[in-house]
Amino acid sequence: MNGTVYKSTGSWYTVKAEDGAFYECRIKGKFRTQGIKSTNPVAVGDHVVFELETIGNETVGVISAIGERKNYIIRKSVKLSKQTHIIASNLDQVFLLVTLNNPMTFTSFIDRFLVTAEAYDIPVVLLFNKMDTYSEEETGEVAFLMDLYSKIGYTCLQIEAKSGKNVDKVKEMMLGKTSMFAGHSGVGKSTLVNALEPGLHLRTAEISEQHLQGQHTTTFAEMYDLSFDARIIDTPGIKGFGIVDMEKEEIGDYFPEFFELKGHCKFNNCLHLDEPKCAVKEALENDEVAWSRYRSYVQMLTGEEDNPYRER
Ligand SMILES: Nc1nc2c(ncn2[C@@H]2O[C@H](COP(=O)(O)OP(=O)(O)OP(=O)(O)O)[C@@H](O)[C@H]2O)c(=O)[nH]1
Ligand SMILES: [Mg+2]
Ligand SMILES: [Zn+2]
Repeated sequence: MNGTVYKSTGSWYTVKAEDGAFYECRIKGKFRTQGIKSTNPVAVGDHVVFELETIGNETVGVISAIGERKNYIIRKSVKLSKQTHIIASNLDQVFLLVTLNNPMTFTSFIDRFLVTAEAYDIPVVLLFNKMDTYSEEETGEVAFLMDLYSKIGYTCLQIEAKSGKNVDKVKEMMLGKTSMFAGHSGVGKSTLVNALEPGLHLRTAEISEQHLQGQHTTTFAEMYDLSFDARIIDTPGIKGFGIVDMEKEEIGDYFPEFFELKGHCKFNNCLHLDEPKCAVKEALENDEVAWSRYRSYVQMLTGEEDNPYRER
């Protein structure tokens, strides 16, 4: 039978078959893993082939093959830094939820996420959530970031998942597509799913008062079929976002505004660091490229301690 993985807990996979029924499946034997060294060979969104096996009076599915992934979002495993974890695959788009407070989202995190998505051409929409909680200064900061990222080509929207403000606009963008919600723990991903589909009653939790961070309430990625012809994957909060298996020369190409300027750099293999007549550096000096974006780029290229860039 053919199906799509809706949930993965590590050893069990919930698969929706083509006939619409859900089956609990395990993996057995060898199948192509497409050369990715990941902690999870099968991810939410994967198209799989499985057979039913009856042991006693219990029927379970056994996954024997995975279909080729159109794309995927990958991050480094928290504990095993050399291994990677596929968060979800076969996505039409990703909504990255950003909050300026409780928790705080830094631009370096946003930029790393965008690079990962750009590598697979997955469109990203930035959702600035919890607009009801911000001071005047923070609201100004949101406006600044929206201007910055929309100029580069990313759709940006201010929302309030809790009250439901602008959630209808998110819904419109989701029609007919498989989307994923991403962001730090506590930014409101599950709250937003609940606002879109109140019947789901996903678990949400207050930010920890002590650490002003989310509490990792959602522990596994899970896909839901929504009543308005859309599928959403709710994911656990991600802390850091190490980029995986990327050549140094490649990273700049995933900053769309750098990529556009690249042809004007003196050297066609310009890394936009100390090379003479670099169009990106010139644009930076003229405030046509944002310093925060350039800083993120240099961090990714040189590999900051907490998020090491991995040499192949
Ligand atoms: N004031 C306000 N609170 C919000 C908003 N959206 C979400 N919250 C609150 O933020 C807290 C965290 O929300 P969750 O939906 O659990 O966050 P999450 O992103 O799913 O977190 P993890 O599952 O841990 O990754 C909850 O207390 C929500 O009620 C909003 O727009 N305004
Ligand atoms: Mg959640
Ligand atoms: Zn350059």
